[in-house]
Amino acid sequence: MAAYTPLTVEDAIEFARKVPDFFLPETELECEEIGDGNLNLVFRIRSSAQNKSLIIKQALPYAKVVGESWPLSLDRARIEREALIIQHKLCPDLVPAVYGGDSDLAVTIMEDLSDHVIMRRGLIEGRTYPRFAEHIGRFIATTLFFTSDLGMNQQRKKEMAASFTNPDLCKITEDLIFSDPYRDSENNDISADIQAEAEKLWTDEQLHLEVALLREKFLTHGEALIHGDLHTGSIFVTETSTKVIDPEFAYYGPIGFDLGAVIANLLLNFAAQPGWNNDRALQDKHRAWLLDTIRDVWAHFERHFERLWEEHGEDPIFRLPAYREHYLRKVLQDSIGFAGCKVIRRIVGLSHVADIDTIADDALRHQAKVTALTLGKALIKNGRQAASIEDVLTIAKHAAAA
Ligand code: SR1
Ligand code: MG
Repeated sequence: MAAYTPLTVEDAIEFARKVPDFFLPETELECEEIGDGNLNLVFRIRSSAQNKSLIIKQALPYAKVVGESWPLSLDRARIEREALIIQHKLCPDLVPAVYGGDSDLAVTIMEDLSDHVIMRRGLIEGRTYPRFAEHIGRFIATTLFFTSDLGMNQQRKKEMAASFTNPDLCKITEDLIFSDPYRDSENNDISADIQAEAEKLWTDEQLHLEVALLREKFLTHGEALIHGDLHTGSIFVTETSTKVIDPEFAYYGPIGFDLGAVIANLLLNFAAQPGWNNDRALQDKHRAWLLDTIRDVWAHFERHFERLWEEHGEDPIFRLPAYREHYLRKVLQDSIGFAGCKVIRRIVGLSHVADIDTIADDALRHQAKVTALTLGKALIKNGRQAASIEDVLTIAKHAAAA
């Protein structure tokens, strides 16, 4: 058993050489640490001669974004690796392959996706991804259906839920998404220009009731093995391909949480548009694509989920069409509420998004934050009444016009 120590570039190369049938023994390897996330080290190891590369990801025993004062369990590396393996098995075209790992060193070795770009970066540059909605809708439907009581053995599911208990990472979400933004917390990161808007969140009781209900769902509704952090920084894209990475927040939670994360991050980019595009026609065009994509993500998710339910639904009592309809309406309403919470946390909580924070113009950045907060609050307050994904589009258009 190897004692845990953070890897150096040399250690990472040594690790990479041990991956069976990957690099030739004599090939020269280059390695760089490319991690720009909040929690981990990420090394890319490459052989120019073989024109081949792989990624080694290592969890640190604390939250990198805060420092050693915020310890985090290394077991999250095992959880991430096992979730990736399950997701890759269910959606091989949408998840990178895992080549190996080491739980003592909290290391996962996986496929390099450097021919893709991080979706958040692509969206900021004004790009659109025509296959994304179909891909992510299918990813969410397939990975969640087959890990839920609807699509797998219900006793085995309980064992899976035990093995994917992820208390440290769930606590991050419980605090940063469902608590801190609604009180004066030292974790919050509030720019002076929106201090007054942020403080309104602390006293809005109607909002607090809805956030409490959503928090309760996150704490107690173990519906499926969710990704748990499905923002546009956890998704690699090209025009024709989508790859979902980073499921270290995976646990048995509510299905709407993953859909809500995708919707929220498309809406954050929507709110940011005037800051990235001077040309009003182009701005409107990109915004229209983002809203169409939200509609299509839901439509693809719903269609795939219904088809899987019809073809693979195991439990006879669940086969009732009225139950399925009820179930999917709840998922829609949860997704909208969670999307609202996820928008708000990126404006006032710890860990913002580049879509908003890197807007150069102060007034446009301020406006983007106000639009996002307006949107986030409306999503949370209207989630439980929502009848269709169209409600999200209406809320977004109102917030942009306000
Ligand atoms: C302390 S970690 C901050 C955020 O980074 C991750 O990507 C999650 O979104 C988490 O909330
Ligand atoms: Mg991550």
